[in-house]
Amino acid sequence: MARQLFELCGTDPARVFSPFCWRSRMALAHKGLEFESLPWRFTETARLAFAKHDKVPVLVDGDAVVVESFDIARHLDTAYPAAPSLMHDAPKAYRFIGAWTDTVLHGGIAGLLVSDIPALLDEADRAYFIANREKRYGRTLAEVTAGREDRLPAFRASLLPLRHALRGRDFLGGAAPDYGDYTVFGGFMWARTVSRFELLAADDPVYAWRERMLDLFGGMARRTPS
Ligand SMILES: N[C@@H](CCC(=O)N[C@@H](CS)C(=O)NCC(=O)O)C(=O)O
Repeated sequence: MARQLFELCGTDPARVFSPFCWRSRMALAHKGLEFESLPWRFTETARLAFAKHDKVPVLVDGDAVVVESFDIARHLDTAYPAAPSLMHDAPKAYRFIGAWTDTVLHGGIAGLLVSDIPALLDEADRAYFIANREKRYGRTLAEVTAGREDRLPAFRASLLPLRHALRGRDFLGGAAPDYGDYTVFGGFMWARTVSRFELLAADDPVYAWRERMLDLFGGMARRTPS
């Protein structure tokens, strides 16, 4: 069976925009593994029933069906030990990077961009997304992102741990990227694919790191519609 990755998109199947799917996409490229991208929309949960899951990414790798981006990365390191490893150190450290990304980074990005997402979705997904997220926030999406220009400095300040971790090295992984880089980068790819709103100042070391990440694997991320 071919290797397949279910990935979130809107009306354009090439514009894959889920931060979690980007983690898996970069992880597969890091391992040098080819895969077929299966575009998936929010309202297509029935298509994931075989995986007993309702979120993407979902990886089908031969007989293995793997859900949760972190478990997909671990599966790839276990199943393909000869390819460059994604997690050289204790998985716990990568879990912390994931927890910081899911909460501080994604929370900050969503507060600046979430109202830009519905325009990318078809009618059914748009209705689902707006109702689901407005319930989560307890206010309209326009209210969530209102005054975003004013809140940008606070978002940039929240990236201080990332700036510190990148001091003296090109990637969080050191001289070369690893799963920590892909985890954080997923958030920036989410922002890049759904919105024109620029999160980073050009003189920010995080900006230079993001440029390096965009160039990886022949510019795979840079080429994605954004
Ligand atoms: N912890 C999961 C999170 C996956 C996740 O939340 N995926 C989102 C796409 S960004 C999703 O499928 N959402 C479905 C929905 O909101 O209904 C992982 O790391 O894979």
